[in-house]
Amino acid sequence: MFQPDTHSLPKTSLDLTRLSWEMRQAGKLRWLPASVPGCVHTDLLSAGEIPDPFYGTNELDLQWIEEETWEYRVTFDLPPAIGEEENSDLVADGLDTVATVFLNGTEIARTDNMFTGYRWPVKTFLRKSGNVLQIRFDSAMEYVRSHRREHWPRETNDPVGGSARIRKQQCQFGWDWGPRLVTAGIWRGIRLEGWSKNRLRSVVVKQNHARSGGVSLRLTPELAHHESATCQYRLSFDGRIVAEGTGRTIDVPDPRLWWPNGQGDQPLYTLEVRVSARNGREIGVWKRRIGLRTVKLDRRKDKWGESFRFLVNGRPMFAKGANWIPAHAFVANLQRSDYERDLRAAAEANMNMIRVWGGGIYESEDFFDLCDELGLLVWQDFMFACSLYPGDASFLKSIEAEAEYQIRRLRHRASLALWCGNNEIWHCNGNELEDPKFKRFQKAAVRLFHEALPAVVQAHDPATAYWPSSPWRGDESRDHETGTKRGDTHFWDVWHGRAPVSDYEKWPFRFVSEFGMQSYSSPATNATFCPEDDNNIFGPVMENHQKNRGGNQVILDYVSRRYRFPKSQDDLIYLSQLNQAHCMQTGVEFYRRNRPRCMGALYWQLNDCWPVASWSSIEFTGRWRALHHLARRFFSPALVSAQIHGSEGVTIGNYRSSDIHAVDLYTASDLPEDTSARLRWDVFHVNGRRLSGSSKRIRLRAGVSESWKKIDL
Ligand code: BMA
Repeated sequence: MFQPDTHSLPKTSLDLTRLSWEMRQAGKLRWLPASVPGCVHTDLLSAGEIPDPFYGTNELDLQWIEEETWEYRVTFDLPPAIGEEENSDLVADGLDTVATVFLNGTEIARTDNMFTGYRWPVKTFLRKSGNVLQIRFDSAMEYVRSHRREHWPRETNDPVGGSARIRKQQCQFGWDWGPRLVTAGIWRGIRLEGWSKNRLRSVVVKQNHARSGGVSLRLTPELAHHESATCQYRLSFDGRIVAEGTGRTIDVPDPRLWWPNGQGDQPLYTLEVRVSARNGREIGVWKRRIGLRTVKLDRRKDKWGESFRFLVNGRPMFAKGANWIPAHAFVANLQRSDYERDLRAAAEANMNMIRVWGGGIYESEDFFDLCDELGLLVWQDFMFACSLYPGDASFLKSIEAEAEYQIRRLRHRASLALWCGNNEIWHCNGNELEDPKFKRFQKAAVRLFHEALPAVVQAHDPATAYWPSSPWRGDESRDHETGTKRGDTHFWDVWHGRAPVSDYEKWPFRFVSEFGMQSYSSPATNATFCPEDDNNIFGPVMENHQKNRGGNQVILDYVSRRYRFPKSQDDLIYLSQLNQAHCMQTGVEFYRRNRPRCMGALYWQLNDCWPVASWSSIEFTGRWRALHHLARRFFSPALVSAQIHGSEGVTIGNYRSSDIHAVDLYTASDLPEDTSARLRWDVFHVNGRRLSGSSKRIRLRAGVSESWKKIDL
């Protein structure tokens, strides 16, 4: 069992989250107890001031919260050790979002970006005892209405209109699987730090992997002020020190490589670097867990166009996984166990990659600890999704600071595989944007995703690849044909386009980073929000927990194509889950059969942020939908799948035996080594009678998909 990162605080610091905070609605007299980290909604809920926002249609009655101003405050004494230092900084890891910070009555800062950390020198405002820190959160909706108005020609996929003007978790404004609950509050750590002369910001760890198998680490400390410094390092594994010394280069003895789930183990080393000035004065200590590995996005010319595949330690890996949305509508203060439930389930379903989707948040340390431990590579979007974004100088400056902050925070992670500019913002380059007013947004998108973000990645994490958008093809082409040649693809013909499920088998895409099918949550999960009397999928309560307009019709459509009429709502729910599982199985098995042309299948979506009808394979309560059970099989390291000829364009429930004329049997192996196996097949009549069958010994070649036997029927 690995010890998770301790994220140790500097020696001279005061963790303000450990103190008793209070909150109130501005203008109201009464202060309520508050949680920090936390948010307004959860504080009001604990104080009994509002009902459960997920229950019934309560969400709709709680919209007033987003229009109000909220205040948080705490009182503290200055620890003498901090007072003795030359500098005292107030450090906030996450303020959500339009905050004004007051210390002992003096305004010290204003913020408008939830995704970046802040540090303010506050020594002159501090007293020995009875300091009052107060943070006011103004309405994010009001900010959206009053900022950058002149820039906005049209909203695209933006539920409230203009939510992209603010750097705040976008799906909080409502999404096609999420409620509109616009939070405010101190959502990550906050503390006072004391330091003198200089401060250690971070350490860059560059890994060198030699052909011989040797691994060395190159350390570069980053200091607040330039000065020459020495590094003392200690590298341990499993509680034992494996390398210790002074200098900038560590030769790792007997390096044990970190692998994604299914490819090998996930050994994690603890690296502690003590940085001192020439005269011996300690500047700071940086301690993190790292994994020894290389991850490359390998794009090279091949017979189909250009590859899009991840190489881990030089070995090509078929990416198997799902898209991740925020784990809760209220993300502040989620615990390791909240993440562990779903990430462990992902690993149990043989996934090796999770895509952190760009409409949510940059995930917590706990999330990345678990991905490191479980061997889940992370495709990390920057937080931009489905919208037009401003390009003014102050916005750019804010996102550059945000990107730098997040890259510094996450670049050492074993699991980090890719920085991706955004989710689905390629429309900014599309030809349909003839309107001259759009030119400004096109320019902004080019500056953001093709200039600013890649430059920040290059400067602070050159070892990790950058990809401008998901999907992206290296240019502005959007058609399926191009997706079979290069880049990554979101395939939504099935579901949004209502195309037959067999259309998954039409396009051998290079890498499919989204495709999905909705189902209903189980009756047990629905019971957590739906009173017995309202238990009707077309009733107001259930409909409020179906956020995709027309979603119910689409589910019914696909269920009716495949099954007989369900006799009860519970049966419908059950069939909706079987259908969802069948759809993802069809897609994934096809994509895996097409290895090495196709090298990734990440379905939409792994998890839910509240109890809802959605594309997820794990319900909000943690119950696995049928899809998750099946994912474990269709993502298994050695897969047998059948391509059924004659099923093209035929609704599966309506097969006549004459439609199907042949079956091809395939194996797909993601195993790291060749192995021998027995392939066995049986063909049954729908009435259960066995028609034929046989078996043969085969060699399962590592990382190879192949076809074995054509069975004519
Ligand atoms: C995708 C995502 C999300 C959305 C999902 C389902 O394209 O990027 O924006 O929730 O479709 O519609």
